[in-house]
Amino acid sequence: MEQKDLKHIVSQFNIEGNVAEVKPLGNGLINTTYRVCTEGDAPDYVLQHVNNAIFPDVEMLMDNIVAVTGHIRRKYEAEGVADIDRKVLSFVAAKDGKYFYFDGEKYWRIMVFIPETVSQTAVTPESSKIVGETFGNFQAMLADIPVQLGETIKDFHNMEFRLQQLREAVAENKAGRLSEVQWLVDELEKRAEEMCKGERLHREGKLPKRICHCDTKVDNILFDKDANVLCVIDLDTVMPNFIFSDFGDFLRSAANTGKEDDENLDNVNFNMDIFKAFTEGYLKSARCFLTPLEIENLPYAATLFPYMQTVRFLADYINGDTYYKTQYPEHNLVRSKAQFKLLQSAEEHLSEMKAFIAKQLA
Ligand code: GN1
Ligand code: MG
Repeated sequence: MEQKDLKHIVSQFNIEGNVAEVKPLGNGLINTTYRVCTEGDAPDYVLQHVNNAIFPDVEMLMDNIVAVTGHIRRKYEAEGVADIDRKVLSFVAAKDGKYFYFDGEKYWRIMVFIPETVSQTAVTPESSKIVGETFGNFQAMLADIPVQLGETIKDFHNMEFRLQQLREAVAENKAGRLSEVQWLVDELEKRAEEMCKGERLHREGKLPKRICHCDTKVDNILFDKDANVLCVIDLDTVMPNFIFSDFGDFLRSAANTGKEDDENLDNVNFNMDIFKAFTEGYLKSARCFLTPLEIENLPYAATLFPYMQTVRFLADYINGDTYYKTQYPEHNLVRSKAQFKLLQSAEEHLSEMKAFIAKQLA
């Protein structure tokens, strides 16, 4: 998009200062993000085009986010936490008071840019422990939010629904890619019943939904220069879900010794040092509200998310790449294979995970 158009969009919001430049930022697979650089002492901002094809109800989404960031901010204020502006995002209202602007085609929003942060794609056991504690805290802080949050993507982490999407993709075989991936579909089907355990337990009234982040990747956390966690970002998917979402999805990226789309599967393994550190931190802050059944199923959660992501990437590949941005034609297939390798490696460590958790609780 052109500078003058981007600047026009920015001018719809109540920001401080004059805009010098708007430039691309980050590498999300869903939304498009820019940094708004201002002149002089005014803060910089982050401008985002919210992908309305994926998030159909932007108003509900922004209501969720404003409720969540406001709730966290008030808790930090009450606790006298230092440097709050670096520990929770603040969104800026548009001239009409709404927290988004619709330009007739696209939905936009703006938040204050937090300077001097570091993003990481790989994490150490030390930082994972802190991150575990951070996500446990995030869930704990939101346990008493006084409003009912909406589901910004319906059935987002519903395993039964994701399998149904894969099965529909397989039945339609729109891009003619099925025969080459049938082996992987079979591998996924073998595990289908076990992997849908969460939904079954929920129907039986044994497993609650709580407010979760639902996209707990390392790159959705801002660190300061000394590798301390500042805050959790990318709040579009904050919604009620099983706590497995945050636990399992974080490990899916952080405990992967390779890349999410690694072509060399030998690079991809489940890193138990990261699992142990993260779990220790998570249990420290979340143990107070977790039920025994939730704790017992944390190792299941560590396998569920590589499984779910394999199902999602593979369904998109079979459909001809309509959901995730891809850089080359086989990209979604490469991603699927890498996530499947991660799943297999996590499965090999299940008993070690269980033993570690038992020891933590003893
Ligand atoms: C998407 O846009 P990004 O990278 O934060 C996706 C996640 C996937 C992830 C895989 C709304 O997140 O669920 O786990 O890609 N978000 C949505 O990289 O589908
Ligand atoms: Mg993201």
